[in-house]
Amino acid sequence: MIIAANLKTNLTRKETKKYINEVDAYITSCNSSQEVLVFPAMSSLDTYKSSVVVGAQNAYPTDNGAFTGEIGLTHLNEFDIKTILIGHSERRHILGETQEELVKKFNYFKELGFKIVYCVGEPLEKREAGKDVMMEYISTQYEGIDTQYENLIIAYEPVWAIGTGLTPTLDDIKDIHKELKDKSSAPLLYGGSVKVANAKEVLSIENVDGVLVGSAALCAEDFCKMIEFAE
Ligand code: G2H
Repeated sequence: MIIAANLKTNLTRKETKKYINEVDAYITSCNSSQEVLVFPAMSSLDTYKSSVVVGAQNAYPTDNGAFTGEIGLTHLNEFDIKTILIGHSERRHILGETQEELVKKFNYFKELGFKIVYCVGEPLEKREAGKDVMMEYISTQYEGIDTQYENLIIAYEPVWAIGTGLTPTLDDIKDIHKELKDKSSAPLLYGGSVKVANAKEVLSIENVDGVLVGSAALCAEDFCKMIEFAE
């Protein structure tokens, strides 16, 4: 299973260091075989522990240059970062990243052999419009993406479930994951209000290969419980 924490713009460097130390201590103590990924804030990308894969929540598809506010490959290389999150709904909907821009990022980091966690998911109005409309919308997020890429992980995150405490039913997750597996055989994570109270059930659903957790992962103890549920 793949258990991933997206810390978003939370936790200071000091807190992140403590956090990753705690997660590392847990993984080491129980000799966990799960693949654990942590996406910290950019200022903590150098927080390295061998049991945890540290990835970037975003980067610009270039080595360096005049791209104010962005981080490029040169900077990721400094910290030996080889994993990146692309297409998170907060980048699509708050930062306004288009599918075209995401495809550029995807292809750039794919060429470099990065592990890419690529996020897809529908907003509420698409879900309410019925399954066909919803799946058609999600399909547009696969446009231009090499679904056969060997280092690809897909995360299905319904936008309306992100940080809201709402989740689809277990049957809904099962149903959508089945359809998404037809599009790509890459490992498929579920994300959106995963927490200790529901992680075990979510991880037991067919075609769920792991979880991408935001707010509930900010507490290292809770995140470790979710790693334990995957065992
Ligand atoms: C979805 C998820 C992590 P949360 O964004 O990517 O966040 O668990 O807070 O809904």
